[in-house]
Amino acid sequence: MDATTKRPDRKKSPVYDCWLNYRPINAPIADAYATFCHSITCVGTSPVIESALSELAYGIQSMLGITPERTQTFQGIAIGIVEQMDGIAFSETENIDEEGYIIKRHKQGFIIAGKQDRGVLYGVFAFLRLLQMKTPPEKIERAECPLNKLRMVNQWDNMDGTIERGYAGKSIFYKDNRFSEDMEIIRDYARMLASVGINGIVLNNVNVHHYETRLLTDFLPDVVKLAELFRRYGIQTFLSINYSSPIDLGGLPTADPLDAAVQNWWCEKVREIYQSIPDFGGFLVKADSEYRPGPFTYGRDHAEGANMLAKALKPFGGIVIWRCFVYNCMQDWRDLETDRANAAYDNFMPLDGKFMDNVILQIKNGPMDFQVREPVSSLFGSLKKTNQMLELQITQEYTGQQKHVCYLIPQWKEVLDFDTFAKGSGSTVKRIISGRLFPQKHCGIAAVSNIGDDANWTGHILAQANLYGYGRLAWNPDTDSRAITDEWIRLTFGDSDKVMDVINDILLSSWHTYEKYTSPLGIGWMVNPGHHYGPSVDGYEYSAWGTYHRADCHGIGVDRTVETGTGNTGQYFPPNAEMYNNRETCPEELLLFFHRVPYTYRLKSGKTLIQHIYDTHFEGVEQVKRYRDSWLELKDLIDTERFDHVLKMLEIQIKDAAEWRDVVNSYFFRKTGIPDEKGRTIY
Ligand code: GCV
Repeated sequence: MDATTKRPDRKKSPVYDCWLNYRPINAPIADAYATFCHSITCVGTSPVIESALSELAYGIQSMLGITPERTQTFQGIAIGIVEQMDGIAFSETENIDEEGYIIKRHKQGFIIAGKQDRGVLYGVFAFLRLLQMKTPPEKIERAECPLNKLRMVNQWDNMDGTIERGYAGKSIFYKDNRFSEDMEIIRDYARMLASVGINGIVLNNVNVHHYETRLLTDFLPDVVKLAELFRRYGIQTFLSINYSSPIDLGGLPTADPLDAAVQNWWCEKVREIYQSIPDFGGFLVKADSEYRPGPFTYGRDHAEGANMLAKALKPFGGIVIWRCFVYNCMQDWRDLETDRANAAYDNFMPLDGKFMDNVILQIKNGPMDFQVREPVSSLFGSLKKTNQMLELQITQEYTGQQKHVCYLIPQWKEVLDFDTFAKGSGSTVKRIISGRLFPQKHCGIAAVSNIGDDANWTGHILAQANLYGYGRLAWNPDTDSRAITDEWIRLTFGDSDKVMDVINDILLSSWHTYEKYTSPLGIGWMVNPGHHYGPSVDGYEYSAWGTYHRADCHGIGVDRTVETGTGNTGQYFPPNAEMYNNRETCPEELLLFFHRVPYTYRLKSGKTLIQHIYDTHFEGVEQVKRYRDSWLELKDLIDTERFDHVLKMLEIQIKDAAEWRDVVNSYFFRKTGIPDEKGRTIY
């Protein structure tokens, strides 16, 4: 079989191929596999299995230099559907669910099987991953299932080609209010997503403007083509919709969810979509948030708004993913009572149990907005009768915009491992979103993608690790951050010990490093308004966005306690509520999120708060300089293109981190008049 016939010849480059480089491997591992890699037998047919087959052939050719033949009889590798594999006995331990896979050794070679075709594809990607990581054949056997049912990416791509909060070039999907014709790059994106187990994609930004509104009409044939492409990789297609579509597209005078004409309009629209995309996933909706239309306009609540769409989708098995990112973005900064952190809970808790079973609430990890540090949203665990999924942000809006290295897996692990105590200890977010704590018909995880048309996909090569890690965590949230990093480095750069050590050290510490020089102890937001890059301590202080640090000459922080503050701590279950409410027990990394604290307050380290601010901002920059120095040691171990690229990015990071340090430190020095104990330069 000629593996190359199925793939257009985009230049093979380690930058473009990311973790799917499939570098040649040598003896003895290559020899151990080679014997069995001359033939592939395929049991079952489907477009997904064809993709699996073509990927397997390509990977084998690339890593082992063998062009496998497709044979009818099993002589080397057999891939396919478990039930159709006559004569192959699967054991109890190989019990898998619909999306799981089995990799098994056999006297003839290897079996890669799934209950359904998606599992086969995941099995093939796992096999290739293990081969690239030089796993000895005797250690390759496994049976794995994903823990989350929905594992989605949300594109914030606009049809004019821009990407909201995109830091890696333009959209790969759209250009000049048309669909892009470069299907090859989209196909490769689908491959990358499938390789880490992603099974759903929302094709357009949640802020749906004029042209994107027409994805349901004029552009539906283009959506059909993309859905067909993603389907081949086991990825279901969803669209973000404009809640006012019945007005904008249907010419109706209203989009009121209780209006019969509006309901009929949606039913008809949905029917049309399913006629051309029978496995269409459904709609993602940002409603009544940041000036987007929604049911509030008509005096209806979010349940009424979502259920109307859910009714239209239900007969076809479609779902509504309704975002909980709803707050007042026209707040008066003088108003000390209103707290944006309370908004999602206040809006959605009263509706628990009122949503149809094909509605899922999509909840951002924190109550504010993807800050470098914030607590976990109090909605997790509180909603007990509603389907729910977690929303993360891979694109680095507030975490360095893909100019700074900021590996987010450790942050996401903290979110997933957070114990809500909703049903006693062990009520973690990962158990909630995977439907293991409360029964849910639909649940899972979504994240805003970080890719664009940059040659390396993600702007910063090291940001590829965030996309990879997201998929691996979505598959199994119990996976250790370090294990994910190890894998990613080995797949992306090879397995030199030195390369592993240096990149591991950089990645695993990078989130804390970024946090150190940008924003102290959970306060967040001290960035330039609008684009959100670079320091501006008061950038949002007197704005309408509800994002304040309340610093004066005595102290800083927002009092969110029950007794004297906004009551936000009371949204959590005990013992979290008590822990957060008490300044002495509040985790220090969230101290300023929950408490207003004088600059002279002593932290557990014995340092005053002001000294902590100075120290961390100096330390953060020094840490980035150390990253640069250790990166320099990789000069002869990494190809020039990637070596130079990361070096250049680290120089940018050093410069910009120093700016952050100096602005933040000078701000607080000027506010307080308290000098740095160590006498360093503050302006
Ligand atoms: C897509 C933040 C971002 C917006 C984004 C919004 C959201 O406010 O800055 O760009 O809009 O979140 O998640 O809807």
